Amino acid sequence: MKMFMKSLLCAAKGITLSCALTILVSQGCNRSAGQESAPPSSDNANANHQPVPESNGSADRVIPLPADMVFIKGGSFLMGTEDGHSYEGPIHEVTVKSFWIDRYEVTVARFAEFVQATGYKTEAERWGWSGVFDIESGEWKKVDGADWRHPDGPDSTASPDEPVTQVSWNDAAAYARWAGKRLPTEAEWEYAARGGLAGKKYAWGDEIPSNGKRLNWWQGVFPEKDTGEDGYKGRAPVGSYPPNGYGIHDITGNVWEWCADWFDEAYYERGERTDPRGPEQGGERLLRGGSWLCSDNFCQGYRVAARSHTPPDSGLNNLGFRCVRDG
Ligand SMILES: [Ca+2]
Repeated sequence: MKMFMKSLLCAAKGITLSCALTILVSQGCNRSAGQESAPPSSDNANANHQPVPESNGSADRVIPLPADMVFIKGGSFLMGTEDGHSYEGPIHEVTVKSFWIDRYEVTVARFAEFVQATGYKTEAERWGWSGVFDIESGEWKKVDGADWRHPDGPDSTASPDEPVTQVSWNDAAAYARWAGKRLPTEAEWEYAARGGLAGKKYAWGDEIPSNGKRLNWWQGVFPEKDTGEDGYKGRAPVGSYPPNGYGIHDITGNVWEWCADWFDEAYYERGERTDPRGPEQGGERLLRGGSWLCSDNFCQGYRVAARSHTPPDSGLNNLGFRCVRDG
């Protein structure tokens, strides 16, 4: 049965078509790590993806280079925390290979390109309902007609530049395959989120600025009142807040992000230390990064070591994703 979990009270996709068509040509897709760019849209995405012949002179192949992605050079880091939930530790050294990660969470506009190209129906659309957090009652509700186009219910309309939500793990994985990408492993996600900083609580350091304008989160006492001091009550357009040290926007806050791994609360104690890919099997998938529903008094899911989890067919209006590809 499709489920969404109360534990996700605070818990909880661009690509360009030309780059998604993997094995064809191109060079204009490349951007160097740390380079700033405008949030992705269908228009600027296409402008960044002019096919260019492969450098070895082969005229019939195209090399897809990532656009709106950040190159993360592989390395080792201390993953986890001993200052959070028991399943967020122990701190352990992990090594990951180089990879590319989306600079922004996948937007409604990009997901629409996928749907237009493939006719894909999300799980929420097939089920006819999805999970919506009701601000008035402070509770999660099963809402008929909630889906990625109508994330807060049938009368709502998703903005093209906001992160797509109401997408299940299966939906996200389907998008990633279409885009020639994949979902990040939990280890890749945390390595990227830390932005080159060692042992810090947040993606930028150890303190949240007094005005809160470092990420999109819930300010005030959850679930009574969100003051919106950070500029947004609810989802924010991608790229509304400063990037971390690797040039990645909204890696924490805004919406939770699906990771590839199954969740196992004891995995850190026995898992692989080189390019860990999570348990072989499980009932729930990992979520990272926290969302606009995360507050200081409740889940603090925007800590870089914070972990959450939910069944892979869950859809929520604070749960989205971003993609990676091998470096
Ligand atoms: Ca907010």
